[in-house]
Amino acid sequence: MTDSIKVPDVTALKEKIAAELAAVRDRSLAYTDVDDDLLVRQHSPLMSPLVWDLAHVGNYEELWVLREVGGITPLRPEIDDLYDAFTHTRSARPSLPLLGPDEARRYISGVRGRVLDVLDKIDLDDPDPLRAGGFVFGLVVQHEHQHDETMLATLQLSREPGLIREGDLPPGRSTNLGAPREVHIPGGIFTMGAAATPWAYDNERPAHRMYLPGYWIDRFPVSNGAYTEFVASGGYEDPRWWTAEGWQWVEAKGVRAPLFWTRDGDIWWRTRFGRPEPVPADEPVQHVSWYEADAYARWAGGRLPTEAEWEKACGGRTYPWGDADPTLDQANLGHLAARPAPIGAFPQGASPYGVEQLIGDVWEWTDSWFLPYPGYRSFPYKEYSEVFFGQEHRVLRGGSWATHPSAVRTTFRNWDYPVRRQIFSGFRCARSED
Ligand code: AVJ
Ligand code: FE
Repeated sequence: MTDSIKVPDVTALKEKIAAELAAVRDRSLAYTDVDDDLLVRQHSPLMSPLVWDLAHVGNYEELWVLREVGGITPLRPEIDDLYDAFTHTRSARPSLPLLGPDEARRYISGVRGRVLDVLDKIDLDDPDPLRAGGFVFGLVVQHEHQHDETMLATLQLSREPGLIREGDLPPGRSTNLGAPREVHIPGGIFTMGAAATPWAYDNERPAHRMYLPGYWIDRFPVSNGAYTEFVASGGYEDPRWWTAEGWQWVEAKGVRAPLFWTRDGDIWWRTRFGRPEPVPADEPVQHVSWYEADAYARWAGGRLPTEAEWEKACGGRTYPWGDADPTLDQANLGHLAARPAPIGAFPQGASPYGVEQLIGDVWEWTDSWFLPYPGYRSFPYKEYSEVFFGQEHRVLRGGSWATHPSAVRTTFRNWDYPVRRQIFSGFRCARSED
């Protein structure tokens, strides 16, 4: 993002950006096309009211595209404070004088109209790093998709039906997965992180060479069936598997299963967007905290992969299968169905090492804290990544079924507190060479 990369076809890039902007806005409007009451209520102290997310994405777009790049005077400076994620905690947001649903929709559409004018006039070859290659548009499109995924997590917590989608996912191969269950990645140097591309965040940069000793990594994410064995074997009652903090959390909260699971005799049920259903054994487990993922891995005789191990297993390109956009037989992304696909559903999405389902289905917890790469420089602002660095958040990789394809890649880093499990989180295991 430092040197100017000439855009080969400016018109095509502008069209692509306009299409991405339209698609993400359709998505946000679909998720908020619900009763006003559902929009303004707080469904969990962990989450904002949906109407906050809606106006916040427009406000973010106004700040970055209209004010920073377009030099346009603030449309409604008095609301900035309401939608600054650092001024008010999520739990305090419902009591703020937020824009109502209709007002929020009017505001964000007013912003968007001006954004399209800026896009029309902008020089995408300008060396200014916000403009070069359309960085600022990648920033706002990905930001809105991230909030859309957050909205889905809020809706799942609300237990309201709706937004359940039943798109066809490819079948799994649970009885016919073949060998191996884990894949060996030989020791050696690989390049971690993203090169200067307009779509990558500051925390993915700079790309750097890194040596990793050989290791083993699971070919698939851990399934509900496998996780149920951990539960049945008394995994939640045995402190041997848990870190001190994890055990404290289990004891204090009385946690005995993933979030949204309930037991009926010997059968586990889950509630998915308000609907109870038996837990499908062949899907990747989701709604587990880092503590649960870490405990399971220890119980299973392994550990969580570091984020470097996870990324190396992808094979060094934008996606495990190459640099082309995902197809329906490669990954479960973009809310096709409101669930992860069964284990083994995406042989076409395998990495060159033969590791499958790295992208989509469930975010995968890694053993790593969210820390800067060597030579990290904050861009364009410290509050996206830098203020979250430290031994507080664990990194998740790969995106979930709820993540849009344009908001994830093999270098993309997500992060959250180790107790969080309202996100669409699962994991796979790894182990060191003997
Ligand atoms: C990257 C998902 C951790 O939603 O908290 C949204 C992204 N940053 N608005 C979040 C983000 C500013 C962030 N995560
Ligand atoms: Fe945000």
